[in-house]
Amino acid sequence: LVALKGKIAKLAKEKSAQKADLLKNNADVVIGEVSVEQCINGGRSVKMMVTETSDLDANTGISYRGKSLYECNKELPKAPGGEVALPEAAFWLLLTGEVPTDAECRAFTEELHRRSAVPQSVFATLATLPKDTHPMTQLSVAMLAMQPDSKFAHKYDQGMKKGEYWEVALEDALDLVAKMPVVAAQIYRSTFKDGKLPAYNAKLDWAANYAQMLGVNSDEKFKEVTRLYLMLHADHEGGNVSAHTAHLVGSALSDPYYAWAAGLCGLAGPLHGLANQECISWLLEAQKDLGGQKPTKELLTAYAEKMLASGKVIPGFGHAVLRNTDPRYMLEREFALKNCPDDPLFQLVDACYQAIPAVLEKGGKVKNPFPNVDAHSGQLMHFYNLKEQNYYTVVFAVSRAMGVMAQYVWARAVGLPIERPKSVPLDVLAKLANKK
Ligand code: NMX
Ligand code: MLT
Repeated sequence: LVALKGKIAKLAKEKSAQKADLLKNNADVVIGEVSVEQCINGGRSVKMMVTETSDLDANTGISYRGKSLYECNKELPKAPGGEVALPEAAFWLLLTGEVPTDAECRAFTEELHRRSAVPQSVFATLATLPKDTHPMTQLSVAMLAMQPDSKFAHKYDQGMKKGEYWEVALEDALDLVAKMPVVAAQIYRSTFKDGKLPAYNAKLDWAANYAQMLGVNSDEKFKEVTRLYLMLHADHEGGNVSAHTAHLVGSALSDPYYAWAAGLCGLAGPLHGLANQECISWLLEAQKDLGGQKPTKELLTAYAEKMLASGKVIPGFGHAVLRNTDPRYMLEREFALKNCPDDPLFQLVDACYQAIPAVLEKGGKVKNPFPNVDAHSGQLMHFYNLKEQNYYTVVFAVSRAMGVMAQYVWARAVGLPIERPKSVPLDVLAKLANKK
């Protein structure tokens, strides 16, 4: 922990100086204009916030501190015998800007294990909810139930100095990420199984322990796919709905638990994180409709055309920023080609990959016809026997907690102020437009 704090403190000093310099010498430089279309259509491409941890390129996808996901997967520490990068190593990279050594990563995993105990009151709160409450609702409630333990809120009440914010935020960030797998696995066990949570295994890495607590598969490959999944979904810069929501809430100095509870509510939307649930439902429905026929490009082209004609969105395709196939999708595809090429659901995913981009392109209105990560992840979970679709977004959330928490720490470390952009009524926009 001392090493981690030291690294963040050092980088925060450099970044704070950079921020001060930009504000002193370049404050008036215009970096873009906002069109009427951007104002109405969700601010696409408008650069209006700072996120230190990661950056999304329309063609090459996300990079964590300048490293593409392929580089991360290659360079970050692995589990013994594992081939994919450990998600907690990605968390360290997001927090510090450095690739951890194996020893640093092991110590970091142990640090997370030490912080993993979840107060009984959180489980008691969850137990009061109707059993059919959506797992994402449960997860968000659990975050709020943990909020009374926020060290940030507590210290703030006592009168904390601005310069101390990030360090105390880091405490909450590590606690929250450490507890996520336990809370998430308990939600799974209570909602879909007998409610009993397999014993916590601190000998395993963070993701493998989560995988074993789900209790659906003891295959080492399930642990490996969980590591990959959690590494890939960890961060997607600051503009996506859940990160942006958490950033906005955090900018009011609401503590990390409040911020992530709010972010989770955004992740639960079908155009965002819920798309992986929608996607697997869509794939299973398509499989049924194909009635045992082998999925081919031709069959899927006809199927997708029909769906598009009926005005429906094809889940897992398109993106607000990406204009190419999502590298997260490609890494999952490579895993599937290696580990489950004969899975009928993978063959369907593969046929979609061959067919759907052309269909969307022909439709003419979609800006990005290529698949995003959600078009694949469900198949991998399903293959390893995690079949309850309503749960899929929770796995996304366990992963994304790392990026959003790293963003929270960094927003405090560089002293970003409360976020408050200007909104305008349509009449005002019309007047502004007519003046031009
Ligand atoms: N199927 C059908 N129509 C689509 C799709 C799709 N997959 N993607 C976009 N469109 C439509 C969109 O609804 C819009 O129609 P209209 O003009 O009638 O309102 C039009 O194409 C233009 O939209 P875009 O500018 O291409 O996309 P936008 O930036 O507004 O939205 C998504 C991005 C991701 C919300 C959108 O592509 C979508 O709904 N995709 C399916 C859901 C999905 O996969 N979401 C997951 C995102 C990733 N994640 O993990 O969070
Ligand atoms: C994400 O991972 O957050 C999604 O791809 C959505 C986005 O970036 O807008």
